[in-house]
Amino acid sequence: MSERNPETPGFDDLDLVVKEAEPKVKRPPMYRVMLINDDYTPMEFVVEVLETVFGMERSKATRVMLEVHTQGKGICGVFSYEIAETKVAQVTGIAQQQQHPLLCTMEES
Ligand code: TYC
Repeated sequence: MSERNPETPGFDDLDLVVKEAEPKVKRPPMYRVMLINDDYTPMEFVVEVLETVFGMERSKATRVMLEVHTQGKGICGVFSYEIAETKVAQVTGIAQQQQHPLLCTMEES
């Protein structure tokens, strides 16, 4: 039995087999950044936000905007907490500046 071999990790002199602890590490949670539909924000503005803040091509930005428009909400991307927070703040800032009610939120994915 390999547990009887004193060279084996986990063997100790008290003749006990000690299981090594599992490493207590977890991947940090990731966050979905979501756009919420409303009746007032112009479609063109939403497309521009998706291009500038999320680096989308116009074709993808248009697809995501239309998904939000028809489904009520849609995913802009999945990011670490800090990046997601920054994106939400950027979208909220630009929308407020232009006085559009566009809502951007984040949720754990
Ligand atoms: N529903 C808006 C309109 O018809 C467009 C829109 C799309 C608004 C996505 C917000 O997150 C949004 N002008």
